[in-house]
Amino acid sequence: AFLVRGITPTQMAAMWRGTWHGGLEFTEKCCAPIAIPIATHTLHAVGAAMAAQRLGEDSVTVAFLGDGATSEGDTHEAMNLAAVTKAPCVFYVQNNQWAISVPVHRQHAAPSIAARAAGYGMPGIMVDGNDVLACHAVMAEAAARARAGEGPTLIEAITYRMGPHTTSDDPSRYRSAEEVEEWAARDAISRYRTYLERAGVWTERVEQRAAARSARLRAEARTAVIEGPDPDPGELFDHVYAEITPALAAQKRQLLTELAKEA
Ligand SMILES: Cc1ncc(C[n+]2csc(CCOP(=O)(O)OP(=O)(O)O)c2C)c(N)n1
Repeated sequence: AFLVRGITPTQMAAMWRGTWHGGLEFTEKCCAPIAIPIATHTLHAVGAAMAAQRLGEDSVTVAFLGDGATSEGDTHEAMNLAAVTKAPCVFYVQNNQWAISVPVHRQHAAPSIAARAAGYGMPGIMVDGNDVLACHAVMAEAAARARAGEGPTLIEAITYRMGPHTTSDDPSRYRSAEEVEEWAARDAISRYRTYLERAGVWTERVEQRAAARSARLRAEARTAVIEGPDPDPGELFDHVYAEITPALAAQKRQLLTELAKEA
């Protein structure tokens, strides 16, 4: 979603240098920064959707979350509030089977994540998350519902986390190679590529151009992360409220004084 909105891979990579906004021009591009505390953004999404509703804007807010995030209290509050207010919001749950080392069957006892939508009074749709066109179709339908004033939709996209959670994770400690192989055969990218090849859209020439562009973007992002300036630690306090409170201003002064002593 970020790429489609014109956020560059370099901006996204800035997140890993600790910039508070992940380098995003989120107001201009209508993208919120990545929320590190799992599921807090679901409530922000409902707030944004309710604001759009009150302003009479024709926009839809989409919250992307994981299967693990559905167990957080924030997600419950967000889904309930969105359904009650008929907020123009879509909850897109990327069920990739694992929340770090916790399998999805340990996350909930409901028949599915999508089934939980009924309890909130909104439609729940399960989709093959490795089928690009199916995902597009259900998202378009959910967005149309939201725009028509019919409220939120919960989409559960069934997919798989092919790699480790992070570079410090070793998935071989908790899942089998057979499971990974099985999912590799259903890989979303190769399936869509096959579709595009058969449609005559994905040709050798397109492949070469895409590979060259991808290599360039990745190199740019790496350089930007490695050579980018250190973020200002004082910024940590600046955007908690529209105007910094006296207590936060005092904490900011204290932190900067301590850091200056260490320098
Ligand atoms: C509130 C909170 N608890 C714990 C963490 C640590 N943590 C980071 S990612 C993650 C698992 C998330 O799993 P899921 O929601 O399924 O998303 P995925 O990473 O698989 O896309 C956890 C527990 C966190 N960031 N925030």
